[in-house]
This record gives sequence, C-alpha cells and structure tokens, in this order.
Amino acid sequence: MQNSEIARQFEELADLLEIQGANPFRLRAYRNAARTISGLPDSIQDIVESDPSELQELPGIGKDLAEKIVTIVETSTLPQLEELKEQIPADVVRMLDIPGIGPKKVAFLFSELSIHSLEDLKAAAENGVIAEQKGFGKKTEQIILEGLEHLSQAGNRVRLAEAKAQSDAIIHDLSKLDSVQQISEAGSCRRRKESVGDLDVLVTSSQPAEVMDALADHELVNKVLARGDTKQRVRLNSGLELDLRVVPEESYGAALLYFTGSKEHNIVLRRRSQDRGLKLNEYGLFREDELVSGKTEEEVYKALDLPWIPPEIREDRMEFAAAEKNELPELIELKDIRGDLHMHTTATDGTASILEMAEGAKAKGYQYIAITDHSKRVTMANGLDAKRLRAHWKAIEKAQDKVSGIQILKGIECDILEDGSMDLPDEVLSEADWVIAVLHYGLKQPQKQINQRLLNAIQNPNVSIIGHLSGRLIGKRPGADLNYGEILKAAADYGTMLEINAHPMRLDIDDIHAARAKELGIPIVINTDAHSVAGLDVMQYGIYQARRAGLTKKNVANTKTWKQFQKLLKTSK
Ligand code: DGT
Ligand code: CA
Ligand code: CA
Repeated sequence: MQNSEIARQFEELADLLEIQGANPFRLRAYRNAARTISGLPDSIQDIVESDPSELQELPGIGKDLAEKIVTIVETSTLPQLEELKEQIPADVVRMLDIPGIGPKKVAFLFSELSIHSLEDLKAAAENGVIAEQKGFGKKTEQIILEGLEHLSQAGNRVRLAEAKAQSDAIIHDLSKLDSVQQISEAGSCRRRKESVGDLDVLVTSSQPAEVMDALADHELVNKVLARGDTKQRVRLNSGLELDLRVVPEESYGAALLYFTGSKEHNIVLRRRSQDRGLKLNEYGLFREDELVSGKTEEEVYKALDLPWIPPEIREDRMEFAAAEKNELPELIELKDIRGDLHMHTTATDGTASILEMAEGAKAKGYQYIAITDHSKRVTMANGLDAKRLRAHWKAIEKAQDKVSGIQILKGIECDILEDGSMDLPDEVLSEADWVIAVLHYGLKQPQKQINQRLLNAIQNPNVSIIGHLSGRLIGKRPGADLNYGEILKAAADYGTMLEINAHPMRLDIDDIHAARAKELGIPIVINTDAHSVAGLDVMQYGIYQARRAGLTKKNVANTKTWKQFQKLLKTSK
C-alpha cells in the first residue's frame, strides 16, 4: 500500500471526527500523521512488514498511531473509519468544501437540522431555515447557496494529484501480474488535466479475467460496479471510479489514442482518417476491413501524416496546426527547473527554517530560491511588517553564509490590499530582490475594481511577478472575475512576470491563460508556494499545467541558470 493512501485515510478520519466534534488535539495528531506519511520517502508498508516498531521513530507517530498504521496496511482500512463513514454520509463531509463553512457548522447542520445531503442543504437555505439559526444568518445562507452552486459545477471531479496517486498505485500493482503485457493510464489523467472525472486504465492481456479479478481484489478498490468480458468499472475507497479495458495487442495504440482523448482531439483524427479514405476507431485504423495500423500511437499518427502528439496538448487547441508545420513545442520537463521562487518559512506560516528550505531545494539540484513569506495583512499567517521583514532578510543573509551552491533571494509575498495599494511601502519593497504581489482578500469584488488592483501591482516597478493570479482553489472556490485581456497586456507591457502556482489546489494561472501569456512573450515562473520542505515536491504539477499550455523551457524563467536569471532580475525591475 502506498503512503499516499494511508495518509488519505488519516485525513478522512480527521474530517469525520471533526464533524463529530472530537478533541482538536486528536485531529491535529491525525493530520500531522497524514503529512508525515505522505512526505516520507520510505515505504510505510515496507516498515510495517520488516519492523513495525520503527514506526514510532517517525515524528508525531506514537503507539496508538503506529497501531492504526499497521491495521491500515494489513486490512486496507480502519474499523473506526468504516464505522464513522456509516454514521456520517459522504455529502455531509463534502459540505466542508464550502469555503466559510467549518466542521462546527457542518456538525450543527447534520445533527441539529438533520441535513444529510447537499439537496437537503440547498432546500434549507432556500426556505430560509439556515438564516434563522443562531450563528448563521443571511450571510451564511448566501455563502452556502454560492458554495453549493460551485460544488455542483465541479461535480464529483477530483484534483489531479489525488487521482493520479491512485491511478499510479493501481497500475504499478497490476503491471506486476504475469497476465498483464502492456498497461497504461488513459483519459484526462493521462492528459494531466487539473481535475479528473474518472480514471481510465488500458491493458493488453491473454487472461482478461485474471486482470479483472486482481483489480477487484486491489486494496484501493471498494466495489465492482460492472464487469464484462473485457471491461470493468470499479469504485475506489476514495469514491473515485475507474474504467479498466482489456484490448488486443494489435489495437493497443488505437485504443490508447481513443481512450486518452480528448474527444475533441479524436474528432479531428477521425476526420483526417476519412479524408484519407480510412476509418479510425478504438480497434485500429482501417482501409475497408483491412487493419492499416493500431499497435502503437506513433504508427496511427504517422499513417495520418502527423508526428506523435503529447497527451497534455490533445485538446484540439493548437496541436494540429503546430504538428502540420512540424513545429510541435518541445514541452518543458521537471528536470529543466533550476529554481523555486515562492516559499514560506517559520517566520510566517511555514514549518521549516530558511536554511532547511534552502537545503531541500539544493537537494533537488536547484541553483536559486526566493524566500517569500507573507506580508502583514495576512494576520492569520502571522504576516510580516516592515520591521520584521527587514530582520527576516538579515536572517536570510545569515543562512546564505551557511550554505553554498544555492542563491537565496530576499523576497516577500506582498498582499495587494482591497483599495489597490500594496501592503508594504514602496521603499521597503524596493529593497527586496523579489516581490510577489498577490490577492488574498476581496476576491469577490466586481471585475473593474479587482482588475484595477492587479493593474496597479503590475505597473509597480518594485513588483517582480503576480502570484496565483485568480485566487481560485480547484473544486472549492472559483477565481476572481478578471479581465484577462487587460491583465496579460499590462504584464507584457510592464515586463511583470506571471506565476503558475504549482500547488495542486491552485494551478493558477491555468493552462489556457498560460498559453496566452506565452503568445504575448510574458515570462512564466513555476513556483511551489511550499510551506514545508516536502511542499517543494509539488513542482511536478506546475510542470504538467505548463505542458498543457504548450510551454517550452524557453517560456519559463526559472529554467535559467542563476547567472542568466540574475540578468532577468535586473531588467524586470
Ligand atoms: P473525465 O473522466 O471527465 O475527466 O474526462 P476523460 O477525457 O477521461 O473522459 P472519459 O473518462 O469519459 O473518457 C475517456 C476517453 O474516452 C475520452 O477522453 C475520449 C474517449 N471517449 C469516451 N467517450 C467517447 C465518445 O462518446 N466519443 C469519443 N469520440 N470519444 C469518447
Ligand atoms: Ca476519465
Ligand atoms: Ca471513463
């Protein structure tokens, strides 16, 4: 069992217990355990199998948690978790995804008002029942109605990071079967879309039944929903569903193409086939009844006079025009990244010191980082005022003396206030090496007002870059209502960079706008926004998003060597 699945179960346990009103210390213990486990390079399962007593040497893992971990590894779940899941419906847990609705309110709605589903909640809000409750009021009613609207638009989609971890684990295990010859992910997960509706997995096998039996028995699988001779649909413990398809060897490439999608991309491929007197389906490319190709994707593309197109850009946006001219972008890869320019430390809401972050980044082979803690407006995160910030920069200089081979920039993540001014005076910002301007508050302002705030920041010569531009949280909160045309134009005119925030909940700016930014020549920086050393690992998700936007190494500023990047710093100010 993968660490990420064990961590997910602890998170779920904490959510459920929180709704039950459990002791906050216990909840924190479970959540810390989840964080420790998911950030651990060693396999928990290996530890359990070799020497479970070692579990208690992990930070924050005591006797009780160690026992729970052993139970999860041995039985795939926890009796306590199963019991709670029977008491508290999944919809009630989803209510926690409405921003502004915490576990206390959810608990009240569930036990006092007997609200058991999102439909119940909607009805209660619409009938004014919510507004009447003490501690709720008209404002909460509004928040709930808006939140429900967004949840229903998000559907049951799951963020890529969570979906991919489960897909990878299943593929890893199935690939070990003798009866499996080839295996691949497909669908939106393979295209690295920011959220995934369901997982799709393709195999070639001489023993389809054996593969399907193995999937049914997999520790992540909760239930078989449907099963035929060559396909099976299962529901995972997390609620996510997965389609498995067993296809013939000679059709593998054609099937992979078909089930990777997107639908739009496939429509163009079928049209190209027809133009050539051919027919394309999931079994292959045919002339009359004769199979022309289908074994690999490359073969099928080639028969249609196209080079192989990377899954991330199969959206019928620009890929066919580029492929026709043999100008497909050479998409950026994780190994191209040489710096990370957005991260937090214990000075505000991070969990590691400046030095620990620098060493973590150095271990990734980076040549430079920027320490960008919060500014004072973010009181919740203990944001820095001018005096503390200057002291923090001194501490950065000291840390720099202790570590060689990596440049630490003196940065700040500075809030753009509701009135459009910066949270710190220009004279302070001008002393920074790197200023990320961001919106955290007033995200619901009307377009004109919020756009003006961003334009002010873009035009400010002290601002290097705009961080997580829209402020969206995927599946949870829509971004601000922005006029992207104006913002991108201003960024290009004033030489202000734009961030792709790599956090799996943000991925902001998104693929569409990153593609526009590329056209306009705006340098993009992919940053993790890490709040811990393990947080530096999410860079990969920013890379996926950048690839979906068609970005190459050249379009992304933090692929430059420190020497090259330094020049960019000077000209951008
Ligand atoms: P999702 O699951 O909503 O995140 O998105 P996908 O793209 O994974 O969609 P899914 O799981 O419904 O189907 C997987 C792929 O199979 C899809 O990308 C294209 C192909 N496919 C499915 N249904 C159709 C269809 O009716 N027509 C065509 N042309 N392709 C289809
Ligand atoms: Ca899918
Ligand atoms: Ca599917």
